[in-house]
Amino acid sequence: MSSNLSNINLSIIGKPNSGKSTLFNSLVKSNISPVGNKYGLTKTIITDKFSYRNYNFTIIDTPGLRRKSKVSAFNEMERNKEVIKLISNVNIIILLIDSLENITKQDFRLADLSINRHKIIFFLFNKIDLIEDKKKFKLQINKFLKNNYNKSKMINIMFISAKKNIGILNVLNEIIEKNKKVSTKIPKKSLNKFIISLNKKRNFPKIKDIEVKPKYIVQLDNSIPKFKVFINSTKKAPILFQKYFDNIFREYFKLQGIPIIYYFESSKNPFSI
Ligand SMILES: Nc1nc2c(ncn2[C@@H]2O[C@H](COP(=O)(O)OP(=O)(O)OP(=O)(O)O)[C@@H](O)[C@H]2O)c(=O)[nH]1
Ligand SMILES: [Mg+2]
Repeated sequence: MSSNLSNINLSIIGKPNSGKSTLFNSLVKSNISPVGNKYGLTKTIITDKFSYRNYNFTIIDTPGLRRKSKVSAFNEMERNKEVIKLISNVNIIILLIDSLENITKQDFRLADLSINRHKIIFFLFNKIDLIEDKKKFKLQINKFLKNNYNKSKMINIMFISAKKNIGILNVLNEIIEKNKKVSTKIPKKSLNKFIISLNKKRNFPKIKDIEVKPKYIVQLDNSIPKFKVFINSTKKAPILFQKYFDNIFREYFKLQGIPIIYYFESSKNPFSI
C-alpha cells in the first residue's frame, strides 16, 4: 500500500539550539534524536520516515550550523560541502530559526543555495510560544524579510512551536501544496490568457520611455518551474522589467514560495503575440 504514496524528502537545517531535533522527534513521533539545551547536541545526520495524508516523508535532522566566525577555515569548507549535499538530496529545506534570535546573513546564504538548486525553502520561526505578541512579531518578520532579502518571494515564512506542537500540521500541509505546485505544468492556454490580461491592463514599467512587454511564454520543464518569456524588445530585459514580471506572474498563478527561473528573450517578431 505504502508504495503508492508519493515521496517528499526534507532536511531540517539551522543554527545550534534552534530546535531541529525537537521538531524532528515531534514529526516522527519518537525520541530518536537527542534534545537539549546544550549547544551542538546533534553530532551526526539522523534520518527517519513518517507518513501524512498521501505522502511518505523522509526527514533528515542535522547538526547545528555554527556562525562562520566560530569554526576554522577547514571545518567551514567541509561543512559547506556537507550542507550543499544535504540541500541537493532533498526537495524541501526547512531552515529553522529561533524566534528569539536574529536572522543572519548565513540564513540568506542557505536560502540562496537552496533556491539556486531549485529547492523549496521554508523559513520556519520556532519557539513562537515564547513570543508574547505573536501577531506583531509575524508582521515584523514578514516586513523584515521583504525589505532585506531580494528573493523574499521565493521563500515560505511560517511560525511554529516544535515543543508545544503549534503550527506543525499547517507546515506539513503547506509543504504538500508547494511540492504539488513545483511539479505542475501550467497549460499553454493559461499562459496565453495571462499575457492577454497583462496587455489589457497595460501598466508595464516604462524604461527610458520604452514600454517593455511580454509577448509569449513557454514552460520549459515540467518538474521545475522554468519559463522562457519572449519580450518585445531586442535588448536584454531590464532588471526593473524582470522584477515587475516576476511579481505579476507569481500573483496570477499563486506561486509564492517557489523557485522560478525565467529566461527572457527578445521575440523575433515583436508585433506578434
Ligand atoms: N520554548 C520552546 N523551546 C523549544 C522549542 N523547540 C525546542 N526548544 C528547546 O530548545 C532547546 C534546543 O532544542 P534541540 O531540539 O536540541 O535543538 P537543535 O537545533 O537540535 O540543537 P543542536 O542539535 O545542538 O543543533 C531544547 O532545550 C528544547 O527543549 C519550542 O518550540 N519552544
Ligand atoms: Mg539537534
